[in-house]
Amino acid sequence: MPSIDLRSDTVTRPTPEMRRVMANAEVGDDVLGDDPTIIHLQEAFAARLGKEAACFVPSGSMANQTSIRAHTEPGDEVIAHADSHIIHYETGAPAALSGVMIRPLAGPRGLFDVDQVEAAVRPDSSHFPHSRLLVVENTQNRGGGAVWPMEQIERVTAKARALGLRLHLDGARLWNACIATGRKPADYARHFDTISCCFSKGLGAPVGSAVAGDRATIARVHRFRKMFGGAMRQSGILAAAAHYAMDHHFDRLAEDHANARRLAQGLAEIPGLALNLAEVETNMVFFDLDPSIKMNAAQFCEKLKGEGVLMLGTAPRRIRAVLHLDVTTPMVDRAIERIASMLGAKVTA
Ligand code: TLP
Repeated sequence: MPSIDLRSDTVTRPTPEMRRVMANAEVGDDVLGDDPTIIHLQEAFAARLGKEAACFVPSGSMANQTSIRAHTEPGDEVIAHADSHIIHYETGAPAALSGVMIRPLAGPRGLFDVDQVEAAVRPDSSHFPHSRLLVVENTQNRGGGAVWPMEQIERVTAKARALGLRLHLDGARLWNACIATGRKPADYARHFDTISCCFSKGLGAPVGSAVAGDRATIARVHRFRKMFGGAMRQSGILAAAAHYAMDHHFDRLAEDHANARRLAQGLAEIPGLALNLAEVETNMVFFDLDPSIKMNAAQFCEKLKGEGVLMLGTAPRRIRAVLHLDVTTPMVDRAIERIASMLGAKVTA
């Protein structure tokens, strides 16, 4: 029996219908601006986000990095949460590709507030880097898939703008935030200059993200996409899957959220696993191993693999499980059962 893969929502495989639209996609050379399926997706994505223009890119990392590069010059400073994806998981790219410094902010669950932004912005002096850009991540991955309250986004972005900062939203999982709150992507996007969203996480497309913004900024994103090696030729084949995913797999994210809650409730019953149910807001479940479990996260995940369930350790005693299109409710129940029996054997040993 295949494993129940909860390592990430990136592991989904294209559905038969998605493969059909890919196979039938009309394509052209997108570097020459000739791919109609790419153009159509970019227009539809920009419209959904309430922005003038959009640029399709191969990955969420490239969406963030082309945006950072578009807003900054080398030597500038970017303000972001210390737990943000751009700091942890993008291989130092802000330094390597844009030559910027990052000023990390603290705060529970990957969120921060107005006073911190105000305190982080540098005075205008020949000593300091220019504070140029604020990056918000919603949902916040390492914060447990946390959703930013809209009022907090409003006050943080209003203050940042008043302080002269540009604003980027890492919305790789903005779709999940929308499902959790009932808001539309454009409700969030209006507070930001650029927004990156991913088609290949919860939405289930095999490849691709996009950045939306005003025409001039997207022209810069487009330029840096080429510079960073992300301009592709007959990529309409990918855009077709992304477009299909955006149109057909958005509403069903509610199922992933319900499955996340079900998994969390099951895990919370298992002695030795520490988990705060109130923090399960979207499709992610994070839990900690308490001292009664004589394994660290890596050992736990390795043992669990032997039981046919895959999860990822994100800290020495912290584990992440992510729900997605390829995980059904019976699979969630099976995962809970396997963990319970694995730990039952361990705890009583
Ligand atoms: N996140 C991946 C890993 O890189 C950790 C995952 O499995 O969650 N922004 C956010 C908030 C993300 O979570 C990710 C991917 C990205 C950007 C980057 O996307 P890709 O992997 O397409 O470069």
